[in-house]
Amino acid sequence: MYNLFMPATPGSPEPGDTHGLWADLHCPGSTPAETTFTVLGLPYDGGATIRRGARLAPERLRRWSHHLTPYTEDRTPLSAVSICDLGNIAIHDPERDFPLVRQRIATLPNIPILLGGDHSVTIPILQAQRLRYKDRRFGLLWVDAHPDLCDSFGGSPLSHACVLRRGLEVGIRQEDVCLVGLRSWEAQEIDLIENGGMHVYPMPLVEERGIQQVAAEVCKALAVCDAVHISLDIDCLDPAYAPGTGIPEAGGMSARQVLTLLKSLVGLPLVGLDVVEVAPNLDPSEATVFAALKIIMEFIGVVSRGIP
Ligand SMILES: [Mn+2]
Repeated sequence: MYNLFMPATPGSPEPGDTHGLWADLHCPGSTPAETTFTVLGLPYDGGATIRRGARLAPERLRRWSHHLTPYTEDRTPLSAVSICDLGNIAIHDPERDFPLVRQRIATLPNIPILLGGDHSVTIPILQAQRLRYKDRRFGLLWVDAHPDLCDSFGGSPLSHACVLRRGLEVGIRQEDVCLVGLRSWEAQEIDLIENGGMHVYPMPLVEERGIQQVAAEVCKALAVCDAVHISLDIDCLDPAYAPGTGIPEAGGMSARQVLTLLKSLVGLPLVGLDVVEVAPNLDPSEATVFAALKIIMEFIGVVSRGIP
């Protein structure tokens, strides 16, 4: 058995850092059983076809998490929650390593926050979450420019364009999936999108109805679920907000729209978040990394507000 975990990246502060790892929410030496969230990095981008770099995201996200404060933007203190950052799981060969990722996440006792990686890392994440809630009704909020419903892409069923299709195969019901922000389609995805029974909110519809209305509809659709996972591809954002991603797709969501959507989810049984496709090498300003961090912290805030 080779060592699954890379040496713990979770870091010691550097000169100039204003806070500890994850805005001081990470408790050094803690275990997942003692904390609200487990952070795991999945630094793999072999599921992307071009413009790689998402493997670099976990390190950059952690680095700049030292400059966040433990409050939401609405000044909710995050002192009631805590994080155990377990470091990264090294992925070299998805066929061999994805099952190990699935195993690791499936046994977590708290709420995982997964740092991609390209979107293919969400394949074992969805499998694991499905296992954790196998006897319950499992819902999925998919925020992405793309539905990732291809059966196979570039010759691979484990491509970042096949993620949701693989999720449906492990028993996620189409009526329990909400997709928000879509604006690009492959031919093999159209039938499922139009006739599959998923709740589909392409970007033009988001503009037409307004994000608050869409968020209300998403909440209503997912309220029947016992557990809700969020998979957020940073390319849901317009490239103006997040240029550092493999396939920037113009006409996307604003950072404000994404935050409004997330903050509307208070009360839903949120059980996990993955943030994928952040490619720090493609955005020298690192605004994309900071956008991802803002999303992660507001997710933490939403969960925190749901804790009595
Ligand atoms: Mn995607």
